[in-house]
Amino acid sequence: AQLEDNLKTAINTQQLFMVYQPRFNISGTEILSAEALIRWKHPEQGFISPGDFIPLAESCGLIVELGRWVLMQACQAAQEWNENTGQNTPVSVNLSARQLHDSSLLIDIENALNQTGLDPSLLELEITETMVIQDMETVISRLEAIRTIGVRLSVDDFGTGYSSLIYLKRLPVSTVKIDKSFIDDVPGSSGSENLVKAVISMSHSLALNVVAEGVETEAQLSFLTENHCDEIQGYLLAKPDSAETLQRLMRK
Ligand code: G
Ligand code: G
Ligand code: NA
Ligand code: MN
Repeated sequence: AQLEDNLKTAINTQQLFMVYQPRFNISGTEILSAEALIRWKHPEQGFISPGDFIPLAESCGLIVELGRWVLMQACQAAQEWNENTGQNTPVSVNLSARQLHDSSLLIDIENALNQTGLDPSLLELEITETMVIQDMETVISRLEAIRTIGVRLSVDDFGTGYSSLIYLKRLPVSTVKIDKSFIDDVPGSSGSENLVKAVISMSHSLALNVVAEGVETEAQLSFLTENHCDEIQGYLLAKPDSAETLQRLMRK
């Protein structure tokens, strides 16, 4: 309950902020989009990881309000960097399970787009397969409504859930992000190598774009290039940073 009270205070006192991590083409020469990631700097405790407080916000219900704030921040940032650079670089936002199961999601998205003026095609929402298992039909129709207004969807952390072709085929997504845990093991582990290759060819057979997450080494990049991965994200190319820093990178 301590952390919950702290989180409520954090929302109201600007202890929360967003950072952005770019996604690059496979050659690493071009920024194709950027993922919004939340950060919390507590005045006494210092940085608290979203890996710790997002699940908490999820269980106490604060996530819906927090998620609304994140959507607004991310759309605002993308609108600004595109106005300033003259480019059309989309932003992607991580959704949590509770947001996906909340009937206000579409309205929250429309509000964020309307208030910031961001074109819907420049917003992407990241979901995971495990989020859609419960109440699948409702969630799929909600996702289809989101897709209909022009917002894109991607499957995050792919490989850690059911990773089934059926899910990929039924979800109105355009991108698959291969989880970092598999990228960590390539090249080298034949199990992970085969999984990564299979996900890439399975995704391509459904005309989906494939992103490798957590790319840290040149060897990983070579493996992904040889196996026709489309995009890469990871510390090798860029860490998450402020919107201002990202904008400077985009101009280069
Ligand atoms: O940025 P970092 O690697 O510390 O993120 C840890 C976890 O928190 C990841 O699973 C990431 O998807 C999640 N996360 C980061 N920012 C957000 C956010 O704005 N909303 C949601 N729902 N999850 C986030
Ligand atoms: O669950 P999700 O895939 O959204 O988590 C993404 C998180 O992974 C980001 O918050 C980011 O901080 C982290 N991340 C991104 N690239 C790298 C990387 O190359 N190495 C490590 N260790 N973490 C990364
Ligand atoms: Na993500
Ligand atoms: Mn991920």
